Amino acid sequence: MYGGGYIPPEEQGKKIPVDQEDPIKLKEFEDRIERGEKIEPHDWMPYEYRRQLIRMIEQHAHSEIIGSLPEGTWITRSPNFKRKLALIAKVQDEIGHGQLLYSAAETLGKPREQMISDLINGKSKYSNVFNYPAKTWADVAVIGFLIDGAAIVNQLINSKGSYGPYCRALERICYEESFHLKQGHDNLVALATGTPMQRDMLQDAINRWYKPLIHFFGPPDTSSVHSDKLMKWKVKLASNDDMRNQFLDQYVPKIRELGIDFPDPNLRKNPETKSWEFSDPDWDEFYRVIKGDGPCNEERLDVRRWADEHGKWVRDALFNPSEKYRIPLA
Ligand code: FAQ
Repeated sequence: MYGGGYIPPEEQGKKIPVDQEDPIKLKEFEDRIERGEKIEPHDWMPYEYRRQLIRMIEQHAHSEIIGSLPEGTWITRSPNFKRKLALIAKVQDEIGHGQLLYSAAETLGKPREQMISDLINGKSKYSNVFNYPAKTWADVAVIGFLIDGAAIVNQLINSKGSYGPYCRALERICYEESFHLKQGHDNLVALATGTPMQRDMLQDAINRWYKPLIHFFGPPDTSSVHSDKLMKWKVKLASNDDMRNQFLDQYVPKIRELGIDFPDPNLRKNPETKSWEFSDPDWDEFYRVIKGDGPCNEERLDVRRWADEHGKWVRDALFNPSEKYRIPLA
């Protein structure tokens, strides 16, 4: 019922530190990763690899589902029919990505119901950026171009990783995200080349999304908790700072060529280090937001709780069919 999840009985509910794993199995596993082989759901894997993957894929799945909410509020207020159709399709894609990722996480043994319950009870995290409001139509352009752009940077890199089901899901997601990027860019260019009011609206949206976007790739490498382990096992193929740098490399010029800019006088590429430098992005705010205290955290989770409650009859009908739901056969 929950897919091919497999946790050997001796590992269920039991934490096994990496240094207490069977050294021969661990070496074989790490050698396979070193050779670039994919790990599949029924292969042996250390407890910590499984735990980390579940954490990361589950957070990613929640981010896709919650991520559709800020843009979703603009479907009924899109400026014309063409934009409305494109936005509906885009939001639908994001929900599909969530489903793909939940399936990938299920292959590691965590039931989907548990993941949803951990989300709505505030136990699981999801991306910081979706706890900010989409105040104007320009926010839809910024999400479509810059947040999708940031997500593609992360996902393209990690699609070359070691866990087969996650990598295959990421590859497919990236194809769809590249359409989202075109939709976002088209929208952004229309505003940037529009009336002074439209340009102001776009600049205002970029000003508001800049900090959350810098936060999107996670804390600086020096404060990242999981990177070393995840990079050693090729779940993450670049560090948070490297991904952030790649994003700024690609997107700062694209924004500046439209005569718009990010609201940070210190944002510049250091020609010697080849790294982007920026003002302190207030990491305290990042930690507050991911712990549940952002401008829209409560509102976002309320929507998921509502959906869970109102969708219960569908799950009951599917999984616990009773006389009430049974259609009499002719
Ligand atoms: N937001 O040790 P690290 C999208 C947490 S999809 C919230 O560096 P790690 C599509 C982290 O969980 C967007 N929490 O963590 C779309 C950890 O806390 P924990 C989502 C964050 O895992 C577009 C703590 O901070 N993408 O946008 C964030 O090595 C448009 C310490 O951090 C993914 O999930 C954050 N930004 O690296 C949809 C990609 N960053 O768990 C709709 C997969 C860090 O110990 C519209 N994930 N934290 O309590 C990853 O690549 C990694 O998990 C990172 C973080 C890079 C996000």
